[in-house]
Amino acid sequence: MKLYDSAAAPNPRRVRIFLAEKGVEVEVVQVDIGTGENRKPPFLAKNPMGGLPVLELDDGRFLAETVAICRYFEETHPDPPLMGTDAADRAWVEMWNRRMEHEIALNCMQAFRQTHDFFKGRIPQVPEYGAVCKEAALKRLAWLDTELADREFVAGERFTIADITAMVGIDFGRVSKIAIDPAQKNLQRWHEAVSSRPSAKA
Ligand SMILES: N[C@@H](CCC(=O)N[C@@H](CS)C(=O)NCC(=O)O)C(=O)O
Repeated sequence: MKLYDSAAAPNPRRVRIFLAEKGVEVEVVQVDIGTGENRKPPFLAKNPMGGLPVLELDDGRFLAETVAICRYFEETHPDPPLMGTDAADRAWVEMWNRRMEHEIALNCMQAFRQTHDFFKGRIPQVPEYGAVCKEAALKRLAWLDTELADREFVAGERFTIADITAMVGIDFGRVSKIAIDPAQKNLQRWHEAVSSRPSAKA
């Protein structure tokens, strides 16, 4: 089994943190997004979408999509559970993870992709759309601050994949000047807590 990773990119970091929380070690292969290695035929044969991370399974298949890779490790290494503990809890965590992904992380990532020179010529950029995404991300941070008023973590009293998605999205938002407002005390408290876990360094 091999994990195709890219050290500075947010989605691969989500998987690295997930694995660190589980205490799972996997062989890692770095793919250079900077030189566009992920957009060239050898890598496209593994993932036609060109995105990272990708997990090469022992049966030779290439599993892409961050949440699908996390799901694989959740099933193979159930402890500690990061994607829920019973039917209702699994659905609950999924709801929160999807919210953190669609409302926060993807807006932070699009704010970068649509405006930054790094993606010039790599993707069709619409800077105005990037600005809309940045605005949306900031609004969602204000909303998350209110949500975190009465619980420790995004999906409840236990650290889950939803915390990983939110933290990685917010951290990546910094390059687009998307940041937690000092007045957002609940969000700050949560961010300090999740950032101080050893897995955050993964
Ligand atoms: N939906 C995919 C997105 C993968 C993705 O876009 N990864 C980024 C890194 S965070 C990437 O490979 N970017 C470089 C590129 O698109 O060329 C997932 O959840 O894993």
